[in-house]
Amino acid sequence: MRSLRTGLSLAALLTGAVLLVTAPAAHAADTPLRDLAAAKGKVVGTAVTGSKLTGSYGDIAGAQFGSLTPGNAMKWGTVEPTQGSFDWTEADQIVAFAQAHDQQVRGHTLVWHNQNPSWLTNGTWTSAQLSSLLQNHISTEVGRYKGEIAAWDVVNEPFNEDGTYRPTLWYNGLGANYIAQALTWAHAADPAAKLYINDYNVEGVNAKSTALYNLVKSLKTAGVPIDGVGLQAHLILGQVPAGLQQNIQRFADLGVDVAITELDVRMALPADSAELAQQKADFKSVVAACAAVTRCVNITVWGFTDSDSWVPGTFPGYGAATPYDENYAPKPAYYGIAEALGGTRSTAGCAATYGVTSQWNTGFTGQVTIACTGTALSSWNTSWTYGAGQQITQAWNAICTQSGAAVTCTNASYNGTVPDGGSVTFGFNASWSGSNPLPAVTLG
Ligand code: 9MR
Repeated sequence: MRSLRTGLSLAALLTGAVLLVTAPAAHAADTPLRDLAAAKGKVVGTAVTGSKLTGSYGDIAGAQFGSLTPGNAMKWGTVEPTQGSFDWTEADQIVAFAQAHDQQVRGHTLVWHNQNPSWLTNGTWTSAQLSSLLQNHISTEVGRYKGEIAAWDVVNEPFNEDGTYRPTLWYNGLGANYIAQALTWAHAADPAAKLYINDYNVEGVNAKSTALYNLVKSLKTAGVPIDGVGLQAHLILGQVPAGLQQNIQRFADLGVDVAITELDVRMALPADSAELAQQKADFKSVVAACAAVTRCVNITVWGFTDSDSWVPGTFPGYGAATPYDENYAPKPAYYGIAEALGGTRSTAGCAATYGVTSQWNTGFTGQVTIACTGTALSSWNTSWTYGAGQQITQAWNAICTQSGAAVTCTNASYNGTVPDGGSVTFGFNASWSGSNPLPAVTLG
């Protein structure tokens, strides 16, 4: 069955600021997020891109998360680009990966105003035709994955900011009842799947979330199969709504589950350490709000790595919105999620941290620090791969060799020992042109 290290900023270059990257190896010993969540009766998930589920991306997706949401693979425009001609390739791939890693799948999304095929959006349809098209779409897709999807975002983003219905293809053609119908059809196709309505800017108590609340209440009263509400949570740094937990609770009190379905926290680039610390606090408070409400069942991040995030493409100049950097190193936000789920950072281990201490038009000076806590080293070996043709010209306090893009640096005769609680630093000069992305360092 069925993918920030951008070059140094001008500001950093002018100020000589140090940018640091901690090696992913530093987090190997920490309890995976999915296990921390499970211990609290929650599921922590991520949106994924099917084609990237190999290598480090696949390793992290499989090890850290208990559910996967296809970022785009299950949208109508992806699965039926030409009427009657289906492409389930990426959706199947994600479902198979999830099954192989004992993960849930959150199906996303059946009824939306975006990412629909052009044959659908450009067509002229009577209400009856539109209704039939929608029913067929839902029956076909939900039916195909019957028994394999834990929850479906059946209806996505039905509301305007003021709480009125968004004038979409569906609303304009079928009236507000399209929502109840879609839920009913989805339930018929897979009675076991939990059915959600999902929207953004509904995290706090406001006009939009109150409209959603009122809708869910009326659907429940009418006996329509509605199991949950998805709060997307595409947030801006430092702007977690104050009423988040209260809002989650009011939905839960209606007798439905709640999920944080698309969590990310964007900021202006380049990110500095204070912003990354704020981001950690933001992730932590969102996860804590969910953890505090029994019926808040799932917290899904919308891409786990900054290399696989929608933010830079949609908000130019913004990014760094996810818990891992572009080199798959966990950011402070990762530890914010972990801490909110009761995790404590592993204290024993050694980590290598790469930094650029100064940079000029053709060259730069870098350093790597190897630090240990709770353990010690008697020799060390670090390696990394340059992504933009950088070339080391000189090193000190280490023996460095470079072959192509691959760099290996081992201890000098006098500094192989890294004591518990201590560190060793070596330096180098290198050339660069075009860009100088920071590599991920492996400590061997
Ligand atoms: O992450 C998705 C991105 O790759 C697409 O280009 C974009 C198109 O609108 O959709 C993104 O996902 C959206 C999700 O399906 C619904 N909520 C908002 C998400 C971010 O745009």
